[in-house]
Amino acid sequence: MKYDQIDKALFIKNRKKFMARMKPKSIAVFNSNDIYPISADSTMPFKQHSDILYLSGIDQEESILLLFPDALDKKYRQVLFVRETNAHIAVWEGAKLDKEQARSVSGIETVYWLSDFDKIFFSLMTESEVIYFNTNEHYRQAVETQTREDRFIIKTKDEFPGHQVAKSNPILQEIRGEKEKEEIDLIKRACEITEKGFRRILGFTKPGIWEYELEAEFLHEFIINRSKGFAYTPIIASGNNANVLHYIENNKQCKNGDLILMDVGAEYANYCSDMTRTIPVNGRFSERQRQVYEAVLKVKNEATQMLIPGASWTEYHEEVGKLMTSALIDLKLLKKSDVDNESKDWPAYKKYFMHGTSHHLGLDTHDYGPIKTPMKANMVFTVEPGIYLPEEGFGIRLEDDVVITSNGDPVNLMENIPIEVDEIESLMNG
Ligand SMILES: [Mn+2]
Repeated sequence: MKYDQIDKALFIKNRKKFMARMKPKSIAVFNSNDIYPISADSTMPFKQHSDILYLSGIDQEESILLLFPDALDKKYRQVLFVRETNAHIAVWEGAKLDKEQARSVSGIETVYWLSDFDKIFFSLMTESEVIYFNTNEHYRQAVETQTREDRFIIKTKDEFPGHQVAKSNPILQEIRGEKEKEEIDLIKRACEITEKGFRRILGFTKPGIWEYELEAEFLHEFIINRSKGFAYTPIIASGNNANVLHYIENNKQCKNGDLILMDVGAEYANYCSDMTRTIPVNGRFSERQRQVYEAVLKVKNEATQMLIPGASWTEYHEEVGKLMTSALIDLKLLKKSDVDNESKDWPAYKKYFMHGTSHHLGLDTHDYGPIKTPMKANMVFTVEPGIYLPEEGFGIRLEDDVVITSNGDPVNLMENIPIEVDEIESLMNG
């Protein structure tokens, strides 16, 4: 791991919250992600499943976490299974966690090798009546691949047909949505690394530069700051590419007079940051670009203030829609008559701002967290309005990461990342 070890107190708290919500006589099991194959003997880089990571801190393949709060023998209330390591594996793959290290990372006393799982699991299942499966119920999920978790579910249902089944996901959505202080600090650190990347490219951008050159500068800065790299596939979109919302080719040359929209965030210790900035290729906004930019910034700042405990996700998005509508009228992009006749399902502003304003942020970029119940303190959201103008050859989105606080004063974790027009222009021409 490139990152500093996380205090195990975080994982102890996380498990406590999960276990407090389990039914009597129930077991919950969490699996690592697979290492996904490419072809021949190549694989994708390993990326741990966020749930087992959240509950144990174990950032290694072929690990299993088992929680059984009512186990008769206390020793089996929290059990970790990790891949057996030995001298041969250490030489070829690098050392894996030994049992003592797994204890120190997770705060779990009972650690076994993975080869002991079947026997211990059978014995504990005979004591239990309910098994929690960790199915993926994220509102944006679209998974065709069978995961290690899926295989475990199929096998367990087959071998233990008499058990009742329960779902881990609703519990995780609830508890992962409200961040602990340690998590907010890690997200903040990811934001600080993103800031370094952004400041680096401000001094580097000029007409004729290629989008991938900017991508490379970001990555360089991220890795020398102990990030594994991008939290998600970066978007470096100059000119009209900004109007392709998920443009990730990053292979065009940046032209004098164009803007570049950059949706880029570093990860740190598996926590994500998610930033969007839009800057002028030549270091100066045109009058029109500046006008639209200021409108987006104003909507972003006003939307941020609406992130308070008790706010409703749906009403928040409707309110931001109203702010955007009046901004677009001021910019003469919408007429009052467009708004008078608008459909409730697809309001007029959506012609220029067609995506959501916010999502939860954490271990996943589009993180777990409730969106049908009121917002709570310590939830972390992005705020990312945009105005997209293909007819004018540019698109502008601005995005910061914000923590909801109990006193109603949202904390912007990206407040140090330059965003005001004057500051960006002066840094680009400094
Ligand atoms: Mn985002």
